[in-house]
Amino acid sequence: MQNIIPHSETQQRTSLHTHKETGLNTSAAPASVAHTRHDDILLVTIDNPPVNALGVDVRRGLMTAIEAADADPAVKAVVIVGAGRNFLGGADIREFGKPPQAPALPDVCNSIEACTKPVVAAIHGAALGGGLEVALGAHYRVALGTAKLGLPEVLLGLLPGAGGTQRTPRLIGAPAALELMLSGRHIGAKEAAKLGLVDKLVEGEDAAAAGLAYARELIASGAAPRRTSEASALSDRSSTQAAIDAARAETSKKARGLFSPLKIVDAVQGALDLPFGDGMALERKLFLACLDSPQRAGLVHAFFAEREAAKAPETRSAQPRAIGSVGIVGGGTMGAGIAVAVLDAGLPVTMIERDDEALARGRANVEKVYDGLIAKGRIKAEAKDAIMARFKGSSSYDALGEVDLVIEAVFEDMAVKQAVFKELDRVCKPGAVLATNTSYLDIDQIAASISRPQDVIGLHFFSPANIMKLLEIVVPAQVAADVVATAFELAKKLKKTAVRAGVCDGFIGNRVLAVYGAAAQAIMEDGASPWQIDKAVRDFGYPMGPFQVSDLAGGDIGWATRKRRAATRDPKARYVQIPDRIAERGWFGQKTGRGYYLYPQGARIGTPDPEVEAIIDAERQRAGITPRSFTDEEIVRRYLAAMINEGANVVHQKIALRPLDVDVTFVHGYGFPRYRGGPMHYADTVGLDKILADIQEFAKEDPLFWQPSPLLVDLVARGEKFASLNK
Ligand code: 3H9
Repeated sequence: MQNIIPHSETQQRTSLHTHKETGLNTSAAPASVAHTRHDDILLVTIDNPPVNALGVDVRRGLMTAIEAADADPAVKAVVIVGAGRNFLGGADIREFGKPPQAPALPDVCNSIEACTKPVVAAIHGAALGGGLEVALGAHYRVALGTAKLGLPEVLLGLLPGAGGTQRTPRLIGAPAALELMLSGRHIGAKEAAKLGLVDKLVEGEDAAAAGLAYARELIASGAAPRRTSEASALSDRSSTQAAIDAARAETSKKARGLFSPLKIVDAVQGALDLPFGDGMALERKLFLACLDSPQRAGLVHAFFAEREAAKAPETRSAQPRAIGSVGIVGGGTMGAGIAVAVLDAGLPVTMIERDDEALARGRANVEKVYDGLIAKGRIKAEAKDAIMARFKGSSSYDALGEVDLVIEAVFEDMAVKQAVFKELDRVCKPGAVLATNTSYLDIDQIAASISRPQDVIGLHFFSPANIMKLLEIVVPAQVAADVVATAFELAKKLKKTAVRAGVCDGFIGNRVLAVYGAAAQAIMEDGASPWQIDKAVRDFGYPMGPFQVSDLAGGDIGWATRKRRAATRDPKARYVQIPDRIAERGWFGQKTGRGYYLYPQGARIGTPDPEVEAIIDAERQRAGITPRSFTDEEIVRRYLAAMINEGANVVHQKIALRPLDVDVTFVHGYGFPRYRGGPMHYADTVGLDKILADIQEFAKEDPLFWQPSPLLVDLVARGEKFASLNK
C-alpha cells in the first residue's frame, strides 16, 4: 500500500494535527513546512512540490521547526520527512543568480545539527545535494528502499555548499566522499548504508512511520544527538592526504576545462586541515566562486532546457496513445541500436528484415550489444536471455499487424522509405504510430504517400541509438497531436532527451551541422590544417574536432550526402572539394585506416597525414587560394558564428520551437560542451551584437554564406538575447 504523504494533502493534515494534538502554533511557519506532534516526537514535513527543493520558505520553515523543538521540553526527538515522491531534491536551483535570502542553507544545516534533541532524517526518493546535506545535518538517518542519495552539485558547476564537503568526508572518509562529489552520481539505499551515509534501512513505503519508529528506538535507548561534524573518518591523516592527492591528480587530468571539480578537492583538503567552522567558511568561499562562474550558468541552463524541451505544445494538449509493443523495420546498425533502446525500456520488439539471412544479421547486431555488456560484467547471461525473450523477428510485414508503434530504419532513400510505408499502411492496425528514423528526408512526402498521414512522425535517433541521448521528434504537417504526445512519452520510456523539430533538410541538428561543417571546410581551404581546427574546437570544450568526427563516423556518409545534394546546390555557393578528394581515394576514416588522419594498426587516435596536407595544398592552388594563418580564437569564432547563425535561422523558421531546443540538440547529439549551455546560450554570454559583427565582417569575403539571420538582426536591434525567446 502507498503511504507516501501526497503533496496536496499535507497542509490539511498538518493544520488539523497542529491545533488538536499539540497546540503548537505553526501559523507563523511558512506553508511548505509543517510540524506536527506524535507523542513526544516532532514530525517535520517538507511539502514543496514538485521535488521539495529547499527554497527560502522551506529554509525558514525548517529553522522555525528546529527552534520549536528546542524550545519545547515535551519534544524528545525530531523527524524530518518529505511529502510526495522525494525527501529533498536539493537547493532551489531557480534561486541561483538571484539576490540571496536568509537563512542560508548552511546555517539551516548547522541549526539542525545544533539541535539539542536527536534529529532523524527519514529518506525516501531523492535526497540530493542540499537535500542530503540536510540529512547529514541531522543526527541519524533512516532510508527506505526507494531512497536515492547523492551530491550532484558538480553537474551544475557547483560544489556541495551546505556542509557537504566538510561533513561527508568526516562521516564516510575522503575517498568515498570525493568519489560521490566528483562523479555527482546517485546511489541507492543499500550502497548508502554500506558507505555509512545512512544508519538504517527499512522496508516499506512510509518514510514518516520509519522515521517515527527509529526516533522511538533512539528515545528508548537514551541516544543523544550525534553530530556529523564530530565524526572521525578523517582521523588517519596520511591515508586521507593520499586520497586527496590522488583525486587532485586524476581531476586535473580529466576535468577538461571544468571549474568546480578542483574546488571540491580544495574543500576536502580544508576538511582535513581545518577545524569544522573554518572548513565551512572555506567551503562557502569556494561555493560562491562556483556560483558566480559562467559554467554554473551554462550547466543550470542545460538542466532546465532539457526539461523544458520535453514539454512540446502537444504534450499539454493531447493524451499519448498506449505503447505496449514496437516494430522495427531494418536490422542494420541503426535499427539494432533502436531495438536495444526499446528492449532496455522493457518493451517487446518485432524486427522486420527482407529475408531470413538479413534477419539473422539484425538479431546478431542486437545480441552483440548485450554480449559486450556480459563481457564487461555489466549484466549476467540470464538477463540477456530475459531481454531477448521479448525480441521477435520476421521477414513478413504481416508480423506488425498488432504492434502499437513502428520505427522504420532502412536505407536513406525516399523510394525505399515510401515502399516500406506502403507496407505499413497495408498491415498495421488503425491507430498504430508509424515513425521514420530518417536523418534528412522530407517526412511530409513520406506521410502524403499513404492513407493515414495523421499517424506518421519522425523519430530521429543518433548512432549508437542505444547510447546517444538525443531524440529529435520531427513533426510533419498532417500529424495528429496525440501522435506527437506519444513520441514524447516514448522518449521518456527510452530515457532519451527529446527535442521537437520541424520538417526541413536535416531538421535541427544536421541542418545546422551542415553549415558549421562548411565553415570548417572553408577555414581549412583558406589556410588552417584539419589538426589545428580540431585542436581549437577541442580546446573550446568539444571531445573531438569536426575532422576527427568525420573520420569516426566514416567519410563515405558525408560523401553520399554531398552527392545527393549536388543537383540542388546553389552553383554560386562556395564548395570546398577537399573532402571529395579524400573520399575518392577510399580514405573513409578509422574503418579504412586513414581519412583526414592516419590510423596505423587500428589506432583510435589519428596522426596528421602529410599526404592529406599535400591534397589540401593542391586544392588551394586549383581554387586560386593563397593560404593564410588563423589563430585558434579566429577558428572558433567562425565555427561558432556559423553554428549560431544557422541556429537562429532554425528558430526563425520555427523548425525549433525556441533557442533552448537548439541548445539541447547540440549538447546531447553533437558534443557541444554542456558547461557552455549550448550554442544559443553561449551566444548570449558573448553578446549577440558581437556575433552579428563577426558575421558581417566574414560576409565581406563570402556574402552568400555569411548572411545574418533575420532573427539575430532583430534581436540585436531590440537589445534582446536568445533567452528572451525561451520564456
Ligand atoms: C544544491 O543543492 C546546492 C547546495 O549544495 C548548496 C546550497 C547553498 N530546484 O527532473 P524532474 C524541477 S544544488 C528547483 O523532471 P524527476 C524541475 O525543473 C541542487 N527545481 O523530475 C522540474 O520542473 P518543471 C542539487 C527543481 O522526478 C520538476 O522539478 N540537486 C529542482 O524525473 C521535476 O523535475 C540536484 O541537482 C531543484 N533542485 O526527478 C537535483 N530539481 O516541472 C536536481 C528539480 O517545471 N533534480 N526541479 O519542469 C533532479 O535530479 C531531479 O529533478 C529529481 C526528480 C531526481 C529530484
